[in-house]
Amino acid sequence: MKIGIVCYPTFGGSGVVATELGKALAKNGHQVHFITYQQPPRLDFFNENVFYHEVNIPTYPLFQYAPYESALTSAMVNVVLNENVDLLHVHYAIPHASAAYMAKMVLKTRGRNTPVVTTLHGTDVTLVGKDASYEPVVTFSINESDGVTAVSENLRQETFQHFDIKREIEVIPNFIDLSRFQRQQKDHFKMAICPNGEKLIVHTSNFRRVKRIDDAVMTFFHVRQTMPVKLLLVGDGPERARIQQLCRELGIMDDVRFLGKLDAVEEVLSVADLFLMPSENESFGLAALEAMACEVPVISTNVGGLPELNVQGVTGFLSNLGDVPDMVKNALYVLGDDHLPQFKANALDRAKQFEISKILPMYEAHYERVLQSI
Ligand code: GMT
Repeated sequence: MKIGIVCYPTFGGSGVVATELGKALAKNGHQVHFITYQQPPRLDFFNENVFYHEVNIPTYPLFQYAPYESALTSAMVNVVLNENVDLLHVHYAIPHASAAYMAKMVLKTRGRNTPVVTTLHGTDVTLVGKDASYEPVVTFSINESDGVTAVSENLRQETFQHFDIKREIEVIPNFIDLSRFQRQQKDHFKMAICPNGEKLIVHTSNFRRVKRIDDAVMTFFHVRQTMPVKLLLVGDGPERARIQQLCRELGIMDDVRFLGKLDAVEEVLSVADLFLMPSENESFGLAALEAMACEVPVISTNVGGLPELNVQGVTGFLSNLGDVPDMVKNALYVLGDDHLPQFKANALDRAKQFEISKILPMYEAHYERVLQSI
């Protein structure tokens, strides 16, 4: 198949899922055309089946906001026509699904019938998409897609709850490449961060409010009162300055490091003992799956799709939103030397159920069905 993939070129989340999916499809012999406004960070290798098309967004003094959706639509049309693409797969509904619908309509006028698959990732439904400013277009473009997938059963249900959806949505969970995300020997790194044998707690995110990084810091703060621990915060975003200030006020800066955006997050996860994900909402929690693949147990909230990934008392624990005392209690339990090895082994076992080799055929079958249905 020749597949056009549209996504945000982000360091985590939907951008990573789209890029890793495209890479896996290419390795399986499909031709994959990425259409984005910037090279996705994980598209850092050569494969004869992978192509990258940058969306050009010309500006003009009249535009207060450059018309990205029109530029993206035109890019999709051009790539389909020039490269004979069979199907467009857009990740994150806003504005990719409506741009793809428009591209499909334009292509029809040029004699091409190009189906569109939309993958819903989370905030495109639960936060941004249901806002009245976007809802009518999101509802329309989901209904008009030829195939729709959601990354968890919870997100599927939320989509039906928030939008008037008249079509089926298939759950295809996120996945992990265990050949990349595996615990590596990084003893020198661990020694540098935890010179006195402290346990290492890690949080990675895009530092948005929805991640509730205050709760991660407060959990760390209270665990630190009972056992020697260090905290690594990976990623960057609007909350970073506020969280740094919180750490200063708590007087814990000596034990906390902000690492910013990292390409090789698996190297940090390789030395971690516990991962914190106290999010307000999380349709899947890909960052937690990456941690589990590196044998790191997870303390998370029980929101969204997280219970479909993190197993209570097995791969870690789940707490109610904002229940920091419960997260502290659970973190201390998991980090105890009697329990930690078993939790680490369980985390890896669970991650294996999301191995990319198990999930890729689900996308391929979905594409086949969509192509046969048009
Ligand atoms: O986590 C984010 O805020 C980014 C967002 C995205 O669209 O990139 O992530 C969403 O998609 C990920 C990949 O499917 C999921 O693992 C995240 O749980 C989801 N985030 C939320 O639902 C908040």
